[in-house]
Amino acid sequence: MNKNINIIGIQMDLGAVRKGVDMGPSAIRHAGLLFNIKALGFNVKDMGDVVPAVTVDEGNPKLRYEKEINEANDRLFSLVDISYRTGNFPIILGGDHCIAAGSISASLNNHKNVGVIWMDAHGDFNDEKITPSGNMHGMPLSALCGLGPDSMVGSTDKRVNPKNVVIVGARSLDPEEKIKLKENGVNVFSISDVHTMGMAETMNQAIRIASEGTDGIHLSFDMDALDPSEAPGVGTPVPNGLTLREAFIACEMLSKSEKLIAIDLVETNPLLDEKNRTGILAKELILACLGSTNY
Ligand SMILES: [Mn+2]
Repeated sequence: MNKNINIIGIQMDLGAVRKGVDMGPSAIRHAGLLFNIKALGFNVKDMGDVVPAVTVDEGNPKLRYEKEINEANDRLFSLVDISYRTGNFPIILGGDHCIAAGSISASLNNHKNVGVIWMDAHGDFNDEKITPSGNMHGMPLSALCGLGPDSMVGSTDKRVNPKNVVIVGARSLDPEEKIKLKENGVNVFSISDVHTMGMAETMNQAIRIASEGTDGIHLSFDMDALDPSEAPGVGTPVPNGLTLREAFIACEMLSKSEKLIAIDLVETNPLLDEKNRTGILAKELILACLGSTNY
């Protein structure tokens, strides 16, 4: 794979009610991310963080903090875009999951077609019409597929084909969101599917689906895909999640596929964590995606 890596942080927590995921990039860096990536034989350059504006005026209750989120995502888009244009492989540290609207927009801008593997307890497929909360971290995947909110993906005209999107580990989907996912042909491997088929078979199918007719896979990894007993420091914990081994199998298989073009690692919340356990785990999962193995 590309031996030149860029790290880009975004201290975003406006997409969710619970605060603290803005400190995620720092927690993952303090786990030794740059040092460990370098030790794997990569050149690594840290491009620093995007810092969103701070406000207490949430604006539209169906799209809370829309203006500030989109403005920060525009800046993230520019950094990820520069990373691609200078021949690097971007790794984006969140931040809540709404940052994927900015990062994946930049992937779309630099590739003809992009497949997406979305590791998550949630679908993030709501929009301004069906959202139960108005929290924008529940909407980026819908926006990227061209299904709203459009303002969230204003940096590019290109969209992801839902047929090349795979959600893995889902177990907390809203009723209308489920219908919308089915209607639009998004591939969802719920936690039940993972446990029935096994993670290896799940990822075989996920990588095939996300690669079909695309130039590569943008992995968007939400730490809440994991079980809270393994990853307690996350924005929105949901019981019955992926085991450590399942998460590592997914990342190791993505590395071996050589299809990855970018990685988002999101929703690490140091306020809820235990001695940076989740930050360290996030770092280890990134390393596994880059080819780190036990043997
Ligand atoms: Mn998410």
